[in-house]
Amino acid sequence: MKSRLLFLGPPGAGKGTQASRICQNKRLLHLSTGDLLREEVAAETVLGKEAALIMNKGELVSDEIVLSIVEKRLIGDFQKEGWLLDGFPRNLIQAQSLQGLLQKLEQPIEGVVLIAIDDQILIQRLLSRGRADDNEDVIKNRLKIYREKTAPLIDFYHSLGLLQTIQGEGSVEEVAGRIEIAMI
Ligand code: B4P
Repeated sequence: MKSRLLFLGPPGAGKGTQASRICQNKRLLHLSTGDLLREEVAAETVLGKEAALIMNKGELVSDEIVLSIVEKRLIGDFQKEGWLLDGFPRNLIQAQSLQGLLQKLEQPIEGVVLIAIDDQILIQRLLSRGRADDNEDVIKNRLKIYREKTAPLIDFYHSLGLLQTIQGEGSVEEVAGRIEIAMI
């Protein structure tokens, strides 16, 4: 069973939903950059105030901010049995920085799961979630940014022989079953 994993997919694909579930069951460390950024926003830190302005427009927070948050966590917590990165990396610069960091830590990624899903389902899911960054214009911008900045990571991880694609449609349990198979 793979225990150093990364989830890739458009906003609303269910990365966070599935990652929380798996990490609880398999006792993996769950590292969600979205959750970490929302914690900074809630605590009203300098970084959180800067991040909120960007997140509420559906843009990507700067690599500098995201990498500083992630590095702190990776170095501190990665001595555990396994981990799952959810929502990170979001562009090629982040992906290359992550490769360098994991090489230093001697903890290479074992598998990348791409959760593929139709845009119409994503939009419906996000509209019913109702977070501050979930109105229709912002969602459309997040999808555009995903295609421009994050989708190139599909080829990046495919060329490393790590990518597996699963379908994100269906119930949470159905999707979880597909991910379990991809993790073997
Ligand atoms: P994230 O927090 O990563 O969130 P997401 O992409 O919107 O959602 P996710 O795919 O996790 O979907 P979820 O399970 O919640 O990013 C938010 C923002 O943070 C970004 O736009 C960006 O600004 C910033 N950010 C984060 N990481 C960054 C980085 N590395 N670099 C720069 N900026 C970064 O599911 C969505 C909804 O669907 C939920 O309501 C859920 O209950 C529902 N759902 C899930 N699975 C379902 C199913 N099978 N059936 C029905 N409903 C389902």
